[in-house]
Amino acid sequence: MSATQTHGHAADHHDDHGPAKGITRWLTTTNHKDIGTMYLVFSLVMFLIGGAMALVIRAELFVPGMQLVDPGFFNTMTTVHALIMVFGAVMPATVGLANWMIPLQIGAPDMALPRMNNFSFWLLVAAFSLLILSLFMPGGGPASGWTLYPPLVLQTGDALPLAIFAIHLAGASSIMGAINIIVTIMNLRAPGMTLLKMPLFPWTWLITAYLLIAVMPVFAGAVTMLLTDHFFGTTFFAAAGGGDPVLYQHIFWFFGHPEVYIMILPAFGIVSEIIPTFSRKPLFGYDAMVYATASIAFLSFIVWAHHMFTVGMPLAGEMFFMLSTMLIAVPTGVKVFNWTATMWKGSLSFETPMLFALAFLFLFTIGGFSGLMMAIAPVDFQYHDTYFIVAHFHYVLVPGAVFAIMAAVYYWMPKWTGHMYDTKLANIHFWMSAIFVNVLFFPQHFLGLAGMPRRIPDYSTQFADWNMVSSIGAFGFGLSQLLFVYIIWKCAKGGQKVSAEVWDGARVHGLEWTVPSPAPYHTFDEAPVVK
Ligand code: CU1
Repeated sequence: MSATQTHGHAADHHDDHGPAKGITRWLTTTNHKDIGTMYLVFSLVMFLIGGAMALVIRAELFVPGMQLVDPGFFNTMTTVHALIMVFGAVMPATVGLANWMIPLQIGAPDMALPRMNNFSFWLLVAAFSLLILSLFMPGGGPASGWTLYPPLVLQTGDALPLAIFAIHLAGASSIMGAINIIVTIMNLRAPGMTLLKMPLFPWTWLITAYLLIAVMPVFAGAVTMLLTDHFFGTTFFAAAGGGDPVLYQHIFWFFGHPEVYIMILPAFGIVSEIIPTFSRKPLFGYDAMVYATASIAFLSFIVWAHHMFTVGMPLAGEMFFMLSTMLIAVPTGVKVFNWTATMWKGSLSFETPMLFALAFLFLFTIGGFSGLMMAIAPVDFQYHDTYFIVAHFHYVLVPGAVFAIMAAVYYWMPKWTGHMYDTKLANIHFWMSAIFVNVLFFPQHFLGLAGMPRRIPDYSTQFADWNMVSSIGAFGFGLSQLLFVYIIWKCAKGGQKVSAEVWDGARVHGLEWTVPSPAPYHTFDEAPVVK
């Protein structure tokens, strides 16, 4: 028992100030590495649950006709698949990476607000437990699409208030996570680590954190208005009472478009660190990358109505949103150019993280180009609500955001565990994912252009062939991810030891460096007392 003991009950469960064990450790941890690990594991579990829902969708769509689920449940699957993947899988994965890597990369001992960090994580677990429970409410789960447009969403039964409460909790969790990242980067950088010396991953996350704080409350406001329209007789979105359902769409997409960048900017940061390492060259145009990221973030606030070209906006509005959207191609083009220029005349090698980063570069760009096509307002009248849109945003999010997250896991997992993973299996995981993701999503462009609407459980027979191909791709992609789980599990358990540096290329560009943080303490009560 140490002399610094200030509370009597601690002796009941501990003889010393050693770390808490078992479940108590994980419930009470304030250590950024523990919390980072929990976020990543949570995100992987959500990725598998959301993926299983996607497979229900693709199984129903394997052939025309209704054979597996009833239409209401199908709609619930499309809705909850999206909510889980966006808020439960992609966002928490990048928050987990931020927790692990930002303190190490800027030379901070931990996140600035460690207890709030713990609270953010466990709030997220509560949020998604509620969202998944909402599937079992009378009348079924939310079935309006993840955008929750009124008046359709108001047909949802008891699941609606539960899902909205889950969204509020997840939003609060995200905002706290964002505040923590901003405060950490602003206050805890090591001496000499000026902002423009930070690696790109902390940089992109800093900008993402501001986006989060700006738009999560807007989404919270939108769903709160749904709630009062439903339960308290307001008519924000009801024409009968003088409201307007299109108002909801404006508010939702003022949040929803920046949300896309909340998912993709950290991915840009990851790729901006991996490509230099495996090119053995410094990142080309570091400052331009930072300014391009900030420009994209700014533009993301003034383009939202490109999701609503068909609602009947004034022509000037259509023109403004068309042109501002196309403007985003400029800073994004700067990034693609800089990644390519980084590789130019580099000494390239193709370890698994680099393979995922390169697939990101090619396939995200396909999603970017289809986005540019949809930005053209008159043409979007054809694409709107078709599978072309589904193909577009899945290219941005799966071989885009998800591949970047996988690249990050393969890049940093040796640092986290001290072990190298099974590189042979990891390469098999890469090639299976890269092939099947295209089999899954590329044909959806054809389906959309041929006129197949999104969010329907059945379709006419001329769409049969490409739907079957897409579903085969989906099952191939889904099964490949079990290999990912196995590789991670095996690496966490043991394997060939690696040095702290891991990748020799990281030394060359000087922007992917880490410092060891001090030995962690794990619980609220066991923090060492500083005299
Ligand atoms: Cu958008």
